[in-house]
Amino acid sequence: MAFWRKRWSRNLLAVSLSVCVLLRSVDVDARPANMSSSKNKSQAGKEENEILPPDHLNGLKMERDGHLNKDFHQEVFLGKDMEEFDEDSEPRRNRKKLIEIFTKVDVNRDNSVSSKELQEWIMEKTKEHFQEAMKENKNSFSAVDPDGDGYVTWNEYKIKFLASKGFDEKEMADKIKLKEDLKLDEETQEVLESLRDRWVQADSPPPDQRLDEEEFLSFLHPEHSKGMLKYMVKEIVRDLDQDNDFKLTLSEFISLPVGTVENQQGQDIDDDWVKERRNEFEKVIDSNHDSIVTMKELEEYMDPMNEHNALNEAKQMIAVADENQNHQLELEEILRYSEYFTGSKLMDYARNVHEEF
Ligand SMILES: [Ca+2]
Ligand SMILES: [Ca+2]
Ligand SMILES: [Ca+2]
Ligand SMILES: [Ca+2]
Repeated sequence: MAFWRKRWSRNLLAVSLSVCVLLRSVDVDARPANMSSSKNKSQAGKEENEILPPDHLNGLKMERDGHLNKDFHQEVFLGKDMEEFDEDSEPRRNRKKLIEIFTKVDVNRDNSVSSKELQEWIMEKTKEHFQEAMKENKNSFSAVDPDGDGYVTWNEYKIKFLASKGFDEKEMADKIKLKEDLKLDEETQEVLESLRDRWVQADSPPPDQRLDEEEFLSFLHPEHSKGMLKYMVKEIVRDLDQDNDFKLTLSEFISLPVGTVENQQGQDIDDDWVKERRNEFEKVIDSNHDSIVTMKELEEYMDPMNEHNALNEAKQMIAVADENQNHQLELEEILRYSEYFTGSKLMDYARNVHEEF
């Protein structure tokens, strides 16, 4: 029971953070089974509520709810220019941008991209995501620190959080001041507790029960601090770990989130889920291949600034598109696999390439 309870509460958190519930604000009965796997949640979530820790973090391999980040390689290939490659943008424009990127990645100008060059590029693009998060955090912080004294207390944050969930801000503020019962539903209460734990973690020593801008950044974006990244990994392991040994077996790692399988479509998604996770577990996360993923292994896997990860990623990306098998990427290969690198297709790439050369 305790286990399901935990799982359920984490799922609730993930679900609560997703845009659907926020839009309906007080409609807390809305519990989509597996919202996190819908593709456009990151953008939507960003617009919806900037004071909540996002589930999806650009440039991180795993989301806070334990889902694999399916857009990871595109994120680390495109950096902050990701949004420019949406599906409706014009192929000719995308192609031009992709060529620009290619020339930048190819630092030694030998007309092909080596794994080393791509690794450097990935590190650079990862930093861009960090910088973007810092910029956004400025706005988020001023939203929770209206008096501008540079600090936000837990109660101040709690009021803003409740307001974002549709509660009356003034009423909540008064009740908190008078220490009255807020009469929150169980779901909101659980989300708050989880946020509170994270809050305490983000209050760097010596703790003063309030967060400054930098601490608030690590509250929203654990990837900005080693300590918070560790905490995030702990949360993920806690949610997936069924026998409480703080390690993950393959079966723990691939077990499905509560409420996923409901119909045939759900079943198909689930088959993919298992396949992808098995692959990631065996080939990447379990780095010493002893069939157990430790916290340490997961921490290393999640660390966006890990150069070894970046090199692995570079090699994987090259392997996908390396048609002439020279372990490097030529421009033509990147254009051909445009959809893989950018998420958008270049329909007439073949003709264009011939015109170009
Ligand atoms: Ca080169
Ligand atoms: Ca375990
Ligand atoms: Ca291992
Ligand atoms: Ca090649």
